[in-house]
Amino acid sequence: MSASSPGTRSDPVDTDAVVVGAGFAGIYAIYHLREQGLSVRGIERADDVGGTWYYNRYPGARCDTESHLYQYQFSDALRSEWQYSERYPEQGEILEYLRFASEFLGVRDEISFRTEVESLRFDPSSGTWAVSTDDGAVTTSRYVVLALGFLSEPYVPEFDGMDGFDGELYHTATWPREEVSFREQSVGLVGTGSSGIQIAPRIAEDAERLTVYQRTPNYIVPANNHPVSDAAWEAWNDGFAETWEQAKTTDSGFPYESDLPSAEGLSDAEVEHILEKRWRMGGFKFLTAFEDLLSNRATNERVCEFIRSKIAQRFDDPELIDALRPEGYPYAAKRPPLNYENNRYGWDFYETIKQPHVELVDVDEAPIQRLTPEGIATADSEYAHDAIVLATGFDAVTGSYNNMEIVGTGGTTLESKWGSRPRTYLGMVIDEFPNMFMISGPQSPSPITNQVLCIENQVEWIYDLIEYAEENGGDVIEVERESVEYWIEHTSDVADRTLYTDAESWYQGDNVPGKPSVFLPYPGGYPAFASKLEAEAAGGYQGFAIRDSPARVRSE
Ligand code: N01
Repeated sequence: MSASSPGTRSDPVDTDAVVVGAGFAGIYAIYHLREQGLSVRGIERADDVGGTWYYNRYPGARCDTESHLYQYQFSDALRSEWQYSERYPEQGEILEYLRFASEFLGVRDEISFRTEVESLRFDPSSGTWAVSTDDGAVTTSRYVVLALGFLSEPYVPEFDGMDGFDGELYHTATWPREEVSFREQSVGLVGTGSSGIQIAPRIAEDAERLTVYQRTPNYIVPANNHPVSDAAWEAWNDGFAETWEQAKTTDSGFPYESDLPSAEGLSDAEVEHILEKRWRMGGFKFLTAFEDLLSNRATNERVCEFIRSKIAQRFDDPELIDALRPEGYPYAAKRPPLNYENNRYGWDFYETIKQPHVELVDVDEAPIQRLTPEGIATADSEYAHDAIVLATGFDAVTGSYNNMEIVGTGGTTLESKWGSRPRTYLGMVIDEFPNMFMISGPQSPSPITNQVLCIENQVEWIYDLIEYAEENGGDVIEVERESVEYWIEHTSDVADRTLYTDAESWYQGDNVPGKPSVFLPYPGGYPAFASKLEAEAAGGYQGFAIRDSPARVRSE
């Protein structure tokens, strides 16, 4: 199936497939497509692999997936060569893992680093893509796989006076490579999502003053991080196959069983008993205590009350308790951050807030209005800072697709196609954009399920579809418009039956002013998604039109 196969087409392409992005998804896509016999070229704007873990190198950055589940599962050989050191892997270790994996799998030579894709244009007459990059090159490819990541495009609020601030301005998602010192500085930290909560203790241990600007209090649950011993890692590796099979049976894609279907009808003591146990386990094991957490308000509210009581127990000051009390939206309807003891003093986020040199400023009532040369001006006060750290998140899921011009059949641009909402089938393909595939795209389960599990499944499914098309006489694979309409409606129907839509979050694009508010991930859970993929394949890809390009017809 290589580009040089004789007799298949009149206009050979430079490569069978271009894969854009070299994070978890891109590395595996390059490897798998190549192992199946395609010629592949990877393109990555950074000078190394890593994707979001390359850029999010702020102090304290750590993944909230348990480390044994944050590695590829497809290769026993690769897995047996690697060991993470803690329950939740730190950014530097994840980057090391991805570097190691890319070397072990021998994919680095296929990747053009420091190269950015400027445009992708589909040529209907040849059935190929022209991939233009910022080095002036144009690569022709039969297939394009976009492995852009769903948390890759930083969201930077457009505060007035942004350019006039005299101090240093940082964003957690574009952290400098060189070490940043906050010694003897007054630092303003904007945002208390996962990134803000992780970096706050690290800034506080260094800085003279830290002001944390919080707009929405979060339901924060302990991570319960700890080192992983060799024996524990080995025991886990021994049971890996079963663990992974179990993960495939749960909505979250993690191998965590719920205690009970619901908290409804249970006594307070029963609920408390279960949640106390889960609280000690920490992380997403707390989230999975009751099966109906994200579909039943009554269950969710009891969990919310439990978390609020835990926050209240951490503080003596009623004003702080009130300021940190999350209310008005369901727990886990926006991505729930975890609390890590994230510096040498053992401070987690709440311990950090208690420190005498740390101040919490509520910017819900009195929003940040502008940056001044000296610092930050809210609606009712001004604060002087030497440095400001924006932990303001991402233009998530769809944002990274706007960095390049993507033009499909008939000159349709992806930006115009997705004007009011993303349109995909299975989160992977788009009508009018043949031979183009997304991994972890909008309307795929990736943002709310086990990442690696979803990535491997999607990559393998994409290759199987390509293979089917080639074997069944077609070099142009285009999803039917009806399939896309069905998937949009299905995704939105399922989302409406959950509590996700009751919160303003990046899951719905609500964090970016002007972005349409549409639930972006597929919310039906991993097993439902996987069975949709299986059914589509087993049915001979009925949702697609597979045809020959004029070039291919001419050559036969
Ligand atoms: O971003 P966020 P993040 N004025 O969007 C605030 C993953 N991740 O980078 O909530 C004042 O969650 C905003 O306030 P509000 C994880 O999936 C994982 O922290 O919109 N505040 C919020 O507090 C996560 O969900 C890990 O009211 C403003 C914060 O900025 C995702 O990345 C670690 C503001 C943004 O929070 C994103 O997390 C890190 C304004 N104008 C990240 N604009 C782990 O695995 C925004 N905010 C542990």
